[in-house]
This record gives sequence, structure tokens and C-alpha cells, in this order.
Amino acid sequence: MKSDFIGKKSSTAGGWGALKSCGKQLLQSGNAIAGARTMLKANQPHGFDCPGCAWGDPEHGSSFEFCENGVKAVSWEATEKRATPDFFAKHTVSDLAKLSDYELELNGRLTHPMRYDHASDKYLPVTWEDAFAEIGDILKGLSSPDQSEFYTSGRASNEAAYLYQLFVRMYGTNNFPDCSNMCHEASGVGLKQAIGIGKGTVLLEDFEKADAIFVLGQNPGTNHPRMLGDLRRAAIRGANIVVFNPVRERGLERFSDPQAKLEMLHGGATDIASHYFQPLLGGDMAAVRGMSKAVFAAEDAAVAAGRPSVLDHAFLRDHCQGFDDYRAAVDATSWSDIENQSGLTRAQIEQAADVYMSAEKVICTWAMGITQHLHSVATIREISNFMFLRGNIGKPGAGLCPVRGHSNVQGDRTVGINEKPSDAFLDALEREFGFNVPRAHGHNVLAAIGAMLDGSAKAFVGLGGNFARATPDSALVAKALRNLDLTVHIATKPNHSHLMPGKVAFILPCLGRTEIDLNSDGQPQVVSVEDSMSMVHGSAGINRPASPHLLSEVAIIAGIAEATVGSQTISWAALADDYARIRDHIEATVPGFVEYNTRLRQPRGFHLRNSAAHREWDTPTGKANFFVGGLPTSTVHQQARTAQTRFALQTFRSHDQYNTTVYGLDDRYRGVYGERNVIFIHPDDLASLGAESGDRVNVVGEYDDGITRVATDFRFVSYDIPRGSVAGYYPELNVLVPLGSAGDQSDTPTSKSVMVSFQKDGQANAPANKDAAA
Ligand SMILES: Nc1nc2c(c(=O)[nH]1)N[C@H]1C(S)=C(S)[C@@H](COP(=O)(O)OP(=O)(O)OC[C@H]3O[C@@H](n4cnc5c(=O)[nH]c(N)nc54)[C@H](O)[C@@H]3O)O[C@H]1N2
Ligand SMILES: Nc1nc2c(c(=O)[nH]1)N[C@H]1C(S)=C(S)[C@@H](COP(=O)(O)OP(=O)(O)OC[C@H]3O[C@@H](n4cnc5c(=O)[nH]c(N)nc54)[C@H](O)[C@@H]3O)O[C@H]1N2
Ligand SMILES: [Mo]
Repeated sequence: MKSDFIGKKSSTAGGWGALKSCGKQLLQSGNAIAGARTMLKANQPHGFDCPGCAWGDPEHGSSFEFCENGVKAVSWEATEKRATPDFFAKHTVSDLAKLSDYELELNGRLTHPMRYDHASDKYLPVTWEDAFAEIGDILKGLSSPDQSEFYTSGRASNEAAYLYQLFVRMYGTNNFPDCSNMCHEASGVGLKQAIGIGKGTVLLEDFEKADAIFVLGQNPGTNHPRMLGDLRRAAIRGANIVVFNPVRERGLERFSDPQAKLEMLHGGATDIASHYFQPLLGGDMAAVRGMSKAVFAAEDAAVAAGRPSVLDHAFLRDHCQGFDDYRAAVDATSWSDIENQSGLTRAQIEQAADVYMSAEKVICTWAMGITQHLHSVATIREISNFMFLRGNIGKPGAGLCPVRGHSNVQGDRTVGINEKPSDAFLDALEREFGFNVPRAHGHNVLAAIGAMLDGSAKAFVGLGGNFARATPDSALVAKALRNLDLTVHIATKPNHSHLMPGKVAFILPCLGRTEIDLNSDGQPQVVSVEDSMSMVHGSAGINRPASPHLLSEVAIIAGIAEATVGSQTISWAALADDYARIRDHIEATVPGFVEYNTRLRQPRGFHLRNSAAHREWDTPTGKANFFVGGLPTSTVHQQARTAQTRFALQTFRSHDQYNTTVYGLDDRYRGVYGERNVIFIHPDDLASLGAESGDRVNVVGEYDDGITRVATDFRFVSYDIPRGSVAGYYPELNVLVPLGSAGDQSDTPTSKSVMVSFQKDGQANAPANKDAAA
């Protein structure tokens, strides 16, 4: 059968399907009872922070403040399976490289520090002491510290991240490629320009007060399921929820909250989106500008008729810079340009604007559908513009809300993981520790890959993550990693990045967030994290460590630091033995952490003050700044549509994955089962290609840099998505995302707008990209 992998879509998100899936996941992890007990401690005042996502926790944590994907994330970590030295003795790295991401991580938790042996092509066990000493020697031997790249994935705690940046800066570089470079970088850059702080301005409580919530480019049903609970409560109280998403996402349509007993008993569900608009990929800036245009038209009409104004003139006058120029820029943007680029009609956009104008308090949330385009920073500026018009920032129930990905990606940035650190932070470090820190800006992800490819980088250290699979042009990045003198991966489970060893290569296994972390006195240590709403709270594991040989991330960083920069200035061991000491240093060098250790003990932790939420604008103008540029000349979608055979591809997440970690092969909400090599496409586009659902194709990259990029053997799935836009899963499709295509000002890979075409009959042209997994 051609399309045996296409099945029924869940009729609602959440509900019994989610509970069933939780049970299955817990059973699969091999220890259902411990798993269930573990889940009861997730996001509770005295438990651990769920590693699933960065959504905030409510004031009175119910005993089930977790979700289906939290269960998956936690049971993935709490699995009984082990990737022991025996496992590595049985398989060469070349053999392991043939496994899919899913098959590889299924082997379970890493148990011992391992060092790569070129002769046998295997990883062999090594002692911690030997590993630290050799890593230290190689780092000390480089001709410049700038020849090394120190990657962070956003799961690292504040304590681990702070110690890491401290060590790396003492060693002498600001090369901090970070997962956020591929994620919400554009939000940070755009919001800093607009409102003086690169973070969202709302609290969880604001969702209880908003009259309307605009959700752009985000799929919370899969990626932030606990957010759906807040959207559901808002919908029930009558708030409008306006969705902009090219794809009909089940979780944004109907949701049955596993935590709502009545709804579950009666098989009921709540409609989430009151309005669902499907713009073209990259068309959001045009859509938002269109809404502003409609607001201005309504304002003119109100003034002419002597009705009350629709603009918040007091806010615009007292707080904003550039309003008149923005008005002029909007007037100069034609409805036909807006319609062409957004793919929405003027009537649809006016309808959305009506919802906006009828609401006193509006929240706007967004995620990767907004941030992973060429013009993401401009789009985020335009969203801010639109929200300024009616003063929807710095008042209860209103504000800007970029919804972060990794559970502590925001905290890592706050405590200094930043390739472009501020002078104020560097000055504070020098005052606190008394050594000279490097001042030159360092490498972000794309710059780090560039340096690895041209040979100027020699060493890579990864604090978590899966660099090779998360980054664009997988085949090139694999080559770049193998070119290095040293690769070090601090990780919980084996992944493909570990299988691209440099001349010397280590895998260093660490404790996960769910595990008890004891210091030398046998006292449990607590770490802390910051969520999307800038709440900082503690996290303490409750499970026995997966292996007695594991060290905490903090202890591993301390070990590498001691071997590299010595302990004369900083006693790394003392810091690693009591994380409260690290927090004291954070308090002394990062604003907002007054009485960190004390306030961490409060049930929900504490809030880091957000200046913009108080209508204080930390911008050069001292105001909230309007952005007055025009729309992009054309989007990738518009360029692709100049030829019938070309499409704009977005790479997104299935319901069964956490970034590069693949939990399973189903995508229940989209009705796809047992298959990840799929391309979602409009039925009329299928017809025009002479193809049907289930047909096999190769996906060919159409980026114009002379490099051939092909992802082989994908299958079409007919779907509710605009014509000309297609979608498929990351990381498999990262072979097609070009390193050369990066967002203006954000330098984020444009993984939501990749120009592609299709070659029928699978095998016709199946070259180089096999290397992607290798
Ligand atoms: N279970 C689970 N949870 C996760 C993750 C995970 O992989 N699994 N990842 C975590 C991380 S690191 C992150 S960053 C977040 C990611 O959370 P999301 O941003 O929700 O992740 P994506 O799957 O990339 O989904 C992007 C959504 O944007 C839409 N979209 C794509 N392009 C456009 C566009 O041009 N305009 C509009 N309006 N919409 C568009 C897509 O159709 C899709 O619905 O989730 C975090 N939480
Ligand atoms: N094409 C495309 N590419 C993308 C994206 C996209 O939407 N499309 N999204 C981008 C985004 S938003 C992000 S955030 C990045 C994600 O990039 P990364 O953060 O680099 O990737 P992850 O898949 O989250 O990392 C998974 C690995 O982390 C390790 N790990 C898990 N838990 C822990 C822990 O507690 N400690 C340590 N030390 N290691 C741990 C495990 O070994 C696991 O294999 O990918 C980006 N890449
Ligand atoms: Mo992310």
C-alpha cells in the first residue's frame, strides 16, 4: 500500500490520546512506577524543573503540572536502558553512524566517560582524571583560545552555564555558539531594539486577564502543551484566540485538557482558536502590517465621525519614538503587496484587526514560525509596532511573549552565555574575579561552523545538545567536526554529534535534571532555571543517577577548568562542591539576583524584573521604538512561486520528538504513523506535480550556491497548508538548510524558508546526503 503510514488525525489535542501515549512512554522506559512518581515531582515547588519546555509554572502547582511531552522528556531521561562500555565495545563508530537518531538514542543513558580510539574505530572507557588532563593539555596547547568553540544547549542550569562562561572567559575567548542562535535569537535582537530588553514582558497571570491572545508561528499543542491549558482557560472565559499559522495544527483547534476531569469524563473538548488564519511562509510581517493599516483606517474613520479614538494616544505620546514615520511607512505599503506577501485577503486581515481593536488587553505570542526566516527581526519589530498602537505593553493582561524552547535557554543567556557580552557584564566579572576577560566578540553558531570549516577552529566543547544534527548543512558540519583536533561532548545519551570524532574525542556523561546530585558531604545540590516569563526557580532531582560514574555538569566543567586554567585564582572544586557559592557570584555580577540563595527557596522562586513591563525603555532613545522600514522585497515563498516546480519548505517538529531526539515515529496530531520522511503538501500542488499522497520523492535544495543538496526517499502527505508552501521534519531535512542563508541581524539559519523542488521516484538522484547521518 502506498500510504499505509497515513492514518487518522486525533480529533482533539490532549485528552485520552495524550494519557494513553504517556502510559506507553512510561512502560517503554522500563520503569513505569518510578516514572509516574518522577512525573508527580515535575514543576512542583520541591521537585525538578521539567526538561520539556520553558513554559511557566502556575502559582499553585496542581499535582499534575506536566504534560504528555513532559512525560516523554522525563521518561526519556529516566530510562532503564544503558549505553555502557560493553555497548561501545560491540560497535564501531562507523556502524553506529548508520543508525537513525531514534535508534541511536534508544540505547539509553551513557554510563562512563569514553575516549575515541582511532585504531579500532571505537569509544573506550577512560578515567575522569585522564580525560580532564588531556582536554586541558590540548586546550592549553592551542596557539590562541579563539581557536576553540564552546557550544551550549539550553538545558544547562544557571549554575552550570555561569561556571562554563567563567571558565571559558578565563581561558580567553568569547566563542559561545549557543542553541539560541538557531532559535529565538531574532526575538532577543528585535525586542532589545524595540523595547530595550530581549525578553517577553508578560507573566503567566496575564493569560488570565487578556481579552485576546494572538498566537503566531507556534505549535503549542506539541511543543508547549502546558500553554494549551492556559489558552483553554482563556477560551472558556471568552477571550479571542487568533492564530496565524500556514498549517492547520490540531492543538490550536480543539483541546481536551487531561487535567480537566469533567471534560475528560464526557469526552468533551474546548475550541481553542476563535480565528485561524493561514498565511504563506514568511508572510507574517505583511499580515501584521496589514492589521496596522486597518487600525489606522479605523482611527481615521473614528476621528471623522467624532467617535473615540482607537489608538492609545497617551502611550504613543509619552512612551514611543517614531510613530509618525511608522504611520507613513504603513500608508506607503499597498494592500496588494500585503495580500501578495501574506497570502491572506484584506478582508481576513481586517477581521483580525477588528478582534485586536475590540480588545482592551492583548497578548501576542510567537516561536519558530516567526524567528527562523530571513526577515525575522523586522517581523518582530513589526509585531511590537502593532502592539504599541493600543498601548498593549506594560499593562496587566497585555504584552509581548516570545515562547522559549529549551527549559533554560533564557537563563543561560541571562547568566552570560553570549558571544557578544555587554561591557557592563564583563566589567562585573573583572571586579568579582580579578582577571582580565577577553573583550572581542566571539563566534555564534554559524561563525563557529565557518571557523571549523576553514581550519581556524581546532577544538569543540559541547555542553549538551547535538550540534551536528541541529545545525544546517549536516554533511558539511560532519566534515567540520571530524577536522578538529579535539571534540568533547558533555551529554546524557549518545547522539550523532558524538560519532564525528576529532583527532582526540571524548564523550563525558552527566547527571540529568531528574537525578539526585550529591556533594562531597552527601548533601543534595539544587540548581536553578529561568522560564519564558523570567521566573527563576530551583530544581532538585529525585531519581538515583543512571550510573555511579556520572558527574554533574558543574563538576565536569570544574574538572576541565582546573586542568586548563588551574585553581590559583578560582577554586573550581569549591564552587562545584556547593552551588550556592556559584549563585553568590551570579548575584554579584548579574543584575536582578539579589538574595538569590534565599529567594530560590520560595515555592515559585522569584521574578527577574522586566523593565519594559514597567514601561521603562532601556533603549538609546529612552523610548519604545517604532520600526519604520518596508516589507521584504520578496519572501522565499514568493521567489519559489515564480516557477511551478519550486516550493518554500519549512522544517518543523513532529509530536514525537524533542529537537534532534526522536521519541517515536508517529505524529498523531497530523495523522502520520511510523514514518518521519514525509513532506506535507497542498492537494492541488500534488495534482499539479502529477503525484499523490504516499508517492516517494527526493527533495532537492534550490539554494543558489553551487552546492548540491538532496534529501532522499521522502513521501508526500496531502495536507491543509497553503499552495506553494510545504513542510517536513527537522533534523532529517537539515541537509537542505543552507549555511549561507541566515537571518538579517539575527544570523539564524532560515530553517522555516528553504527553497526546494522534488524529484519523483526516490532513487533517481541519491548522492552525498547519506553522509548526513554518518
Ligand atoms: N515536545 C517538544 N517540545 C518542544 C520541542 C520539541 O522538539 N518537542 N522543542 C523546544 C524548542 S528548542 C523550541 S524552540 C520550541 C519550538 O516550538 P515551535 O516554534 O512551536 O516549533 P516548530 O515545530 O518548529 O513549529 C513551528 C510552527 O510555526 C509554524 N510556521 C512555520 N513557518 C511559519 C510562518 O512563516 N508563519 C507562521 N505564522 N507560522 C509558521 C509551523 O507550521 C509550526 O506550527 O519548542 C520547545 N518544546
Ligand atoms: N532545520 C531545523 N533546524 C533546527 C531547528 C528547526 O526548527 N529546524 N530548531 C533549532 C532550535 S529551536 C534549537 S533550540 C536547536 C536545538 O539544538 P540542541 O540543543 O543542540 O539539540 P537537542 O536535540 O535539544 O540536544 C539533544 C541532546 O542533548 C543531550 N542532553 C539531553 N539532556 C541533557 C542534559 O541534561 N545535559 C546534557 N549535558 N546533555 C543533555 C543529549 O545527549 C541529546 O542527544 O536546533 C535548531 N535546529
Ligand atoms: Mo529552540
